[in-house]
Amino acid sequence: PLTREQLLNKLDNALSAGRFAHVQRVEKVAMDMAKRFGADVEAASIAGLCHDYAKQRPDEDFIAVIKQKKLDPELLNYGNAIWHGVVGAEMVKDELGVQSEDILDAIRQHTVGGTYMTKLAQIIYMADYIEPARDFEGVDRARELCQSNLGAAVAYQTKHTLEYLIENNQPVYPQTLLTYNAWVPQYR
Ligand code: DGI
Ligand code: FE
Ligand code: FE
Ligand code: FE
Repeated sequence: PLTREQLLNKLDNALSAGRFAHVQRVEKVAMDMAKRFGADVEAASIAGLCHDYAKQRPDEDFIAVIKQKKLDPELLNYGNAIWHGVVGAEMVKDELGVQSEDILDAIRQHTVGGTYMTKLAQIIYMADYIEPARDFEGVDRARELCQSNLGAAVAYQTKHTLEYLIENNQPVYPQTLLTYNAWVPQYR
């Protein structure tokens, strides 16, 4: 496995300065949440740093991985927004040497969530949404929920993402809808 310094170096090379700063903010928020909710702090650190590793890759890299690894061909109907997590986790595994399936699943699920999410996956999903530079209507409510009720926070984000996608005539990746159905009962 890479040292922390080697990992930061690879991320710095793969990402713009702004996105490199974002993943470091997500790392910090995720480590705080892991302490609060009793998850593995080291795993939260690595998943937070690596979650957007593939965000700036060209489409053809994702298409090649989808075909080589025989991932769900339905993925080909979407784009970078979905691919950088679901397919990007494969690049994190192969190029950064991250072997933990718990960490890789958290990266896979960080944009679209999951019907079943580990505590770590819930934390990465939320840390990405509430990191200190995020500024949108409702982010303060999301931050409050991340202090008190992690499941309700996951439901809150999924509901607001779905609303946003529909409002803007964007296609909804089926897992996003399944995530909404699975988690919305926890938001009351
Ligand atoms: O990579 P980040 O910008 O840090 O954050 P992210 O990975 O959570 O990406 C959020 C973007 O993904 C946001 O612009 C909405 C988009 N997104 C989330 N769910 C879906 C989606 N886009 C489509 N088309 N369909 C989805 O279901
Ligand atoms: Fe992302
Ligand atoms: Fe997100
Ligand atoms: Fe992110």
